[in-house]
Amino acid sequence: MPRKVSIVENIHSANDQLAADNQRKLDDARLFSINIMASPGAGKTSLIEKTLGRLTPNHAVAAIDGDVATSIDADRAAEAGATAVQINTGGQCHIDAPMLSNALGQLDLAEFDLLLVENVGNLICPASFKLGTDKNILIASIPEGDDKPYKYPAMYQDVDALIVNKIDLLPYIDFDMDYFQQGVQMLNPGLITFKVSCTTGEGIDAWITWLREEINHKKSR
Ligand SMILES: Nc1nc2c(ncn2[C@@H]2O[C@H](COP(=O)(O)OP(=O)(O)OP(=O)(O)O)[C@@H](O)[C@H]2O)c(=O)[nH]1
Ligand SMILES: [Mg+2]
Repeated sequence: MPRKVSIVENIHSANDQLAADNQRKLDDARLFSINIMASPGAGKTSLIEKTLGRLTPNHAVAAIDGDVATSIDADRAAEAGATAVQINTGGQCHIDAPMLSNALGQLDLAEFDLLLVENVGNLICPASFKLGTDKNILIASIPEGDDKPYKYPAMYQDVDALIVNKIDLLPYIDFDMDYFQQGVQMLNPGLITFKVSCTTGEGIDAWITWLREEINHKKSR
């Protein structure tokens, strides 16, 4: 009888242990943190820029950007006012907990009020790897199409909030918002949802209000 090695299980349990360690460090620093996931080009860095524009200089914000290559996104976050760290995954389609742990080691966590983690643009891999952040956020954008909850259910099932970005494009794209929202409701009933445009700024107020509440809640814990 051949022996079986459960590689996937082992990878996930090693990842989960480090995710718990990351969570402890972030809790000790009372630093509210979010893991932003989305397909490539949905507007993750744009949302980070918009958020930084609203929260700095009153809040100290750190951004950790995950990409296969380049420091383009960390440069954008730094330009917008964050203390930024770039993770290059070298081909891996998601950030994992060990990568985040390394990046956290480059920051003095007690200095910050908010940590924004931008995951690699992908609607499949990031859903499987816990990082240890307080909240998992998904950005869906109008040009991706209204069928994405149905086709990528795992990503929609486990997130704590949903941002529907690029609503300024609704007049030009065949996107059935009711069909999209039915799919979301089926997978994640009652999911808190913000409809925004990072280009026009529409809807950003509600997102910032929610973020401020979460930051204050974590600080007062
Ligand atoms: N029309 C419109 N364009 C947007 C909006 N938000 C972002 N974009 C554009 O979408 C493109 C991608 O935006 P990014 O913020 O770089 O997307 P991303 O998700 O960070 O991309 P990756 O990190 O490469 O996965 C850019 O050209 C943005 O200007 C929006 O609300 N409306
Ligand atoms: Mg980006």
